Amino acid sequence: MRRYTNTYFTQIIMKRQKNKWLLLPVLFGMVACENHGAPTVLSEAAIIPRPTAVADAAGVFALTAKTVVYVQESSEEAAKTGQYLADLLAPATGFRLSLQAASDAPPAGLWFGLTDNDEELGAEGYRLTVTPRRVSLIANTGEGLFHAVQTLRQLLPPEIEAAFPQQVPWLIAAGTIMDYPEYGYRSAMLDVARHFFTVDDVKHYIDLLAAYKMNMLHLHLSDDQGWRIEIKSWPELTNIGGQKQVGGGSGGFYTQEQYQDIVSYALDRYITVVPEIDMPGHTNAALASYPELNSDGNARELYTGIEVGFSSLCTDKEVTFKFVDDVIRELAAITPGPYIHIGGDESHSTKKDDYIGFINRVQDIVLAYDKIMIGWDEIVSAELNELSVAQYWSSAANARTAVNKGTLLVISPASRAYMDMKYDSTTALGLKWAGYISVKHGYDWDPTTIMSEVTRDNVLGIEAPLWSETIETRSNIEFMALPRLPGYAEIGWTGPARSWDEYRRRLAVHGKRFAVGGSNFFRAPDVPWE
Ligand code: TNX
Repeated sequence: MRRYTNTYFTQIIMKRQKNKWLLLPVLFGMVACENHGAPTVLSEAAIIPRPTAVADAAGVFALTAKTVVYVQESSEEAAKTGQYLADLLAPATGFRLSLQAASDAPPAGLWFGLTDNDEELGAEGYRLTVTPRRVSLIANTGEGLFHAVQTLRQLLPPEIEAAFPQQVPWLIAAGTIMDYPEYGYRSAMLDVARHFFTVDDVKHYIDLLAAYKMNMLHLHLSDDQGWRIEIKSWPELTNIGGQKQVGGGSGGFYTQEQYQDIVSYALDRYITVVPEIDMPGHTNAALASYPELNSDGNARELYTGIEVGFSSLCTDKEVTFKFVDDVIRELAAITPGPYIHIGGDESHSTKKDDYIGFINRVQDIVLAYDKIMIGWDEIVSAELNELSVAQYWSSAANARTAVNKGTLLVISPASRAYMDMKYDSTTALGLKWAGYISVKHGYDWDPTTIMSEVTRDNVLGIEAPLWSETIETRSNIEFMALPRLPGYAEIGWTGPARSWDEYRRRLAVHGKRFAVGGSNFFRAPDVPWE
């Protein structure tokens, strides 16, 4: 795994010294040619997550209706990411940029080139080189090109986020960016069980993740209040268990076709869906759908409150494992990604020994369908195989056990990374059981410093979950995720060498992007919005 080498400050100082004279003409140029909020000095661009290395050069590239997008011939990934960029730029610029295959970098225009031997970049990194005549995006993979596109997007003025043509010059500052992530697992979760969200809402959330180079989407597909994914061999799960949501309103579910539509939309953005079926607790919706899953053989009532810890699958009936096998089998068949999340949290109504036996068997089932099991940190009490991953959310003791057992961790401390926590006492939405999470508090920590026992080698990556007990609409999702999600993306991508004081100024610039893009967001008092 790639490590962060330069610290931010040495980079900046080196950059300042190296480019002191080079920069002068550019600075004068900046006064003369106002670029509507997008800086004409590359290293001053507010890129989130902050790139590994940025170097300035003189001049700007101007994107026009005549700019051609050249894509490396016979590379599907270059064509796909080139088209994605052209589509992304179309609404705000009004340009319909044409794509052309080429065998090598053209003298002028945009260039999407693939190499396979740039070791520094790894699987997700890229090089972006801007000169007054050409912008070239180079990577080993489609992922890398896709991330380069997201950086390029942030180099353009905020008006690029608009849905209708804007009359602004589309200038990009010259220079070079070399960039790759610290962690290969950079995730956000959406709870579609407490409140149901439509396929379009989920796609909108995926676009938000993609813009900040996150690469995993964890979908919390079942809980006490609702079962949200069609399982053909157990149809009542959605017929009955999908009917309601928190508050008593009608819920909903995804057919397998709709789920696959979400998965492929995510995959087109190089995002892997990690589906979660929470068990043995958090299962009231399943227990209401099938009486035989209950220890007493009686179906439960549907539940629309927000308590936790009262439900459990019956761990000593064979039918329970037939059920789990069917669910995992069907889910694995429509999930191309390597992970299945089995929940395992807050099983307060399951005896400890029963819980351990249950997780052990579920792990075998997940493995039998060629998937890797992820579970909330409680699962470390089971006998985990070397592939299984624990998601640290609250128990430091569980995180320590994971480290001792050699189990990799996804880091999601509730007190730092839960996007459903209120920002402060005035936030109308959200919960506060893990404390208030201001934008600064959400940003100013690192997976490698939360406890001394957890070191870089124990960490697979980071996730920011958004539970939806109080979240009902797309606008609610945006309000809780913006502006905290970009910070979690930066923690995962940029690594520990970052500072809040510098970040908050970059984040401030993104407020304009959110506003132009029509996203709801919290104008946090700790960010100097423009
Ligand atoms: C704890 S985090 C839960 C969820 C709730 C969340 C609300 C976790 C593994 N369990 O069931 O939705 O708190 O913040």
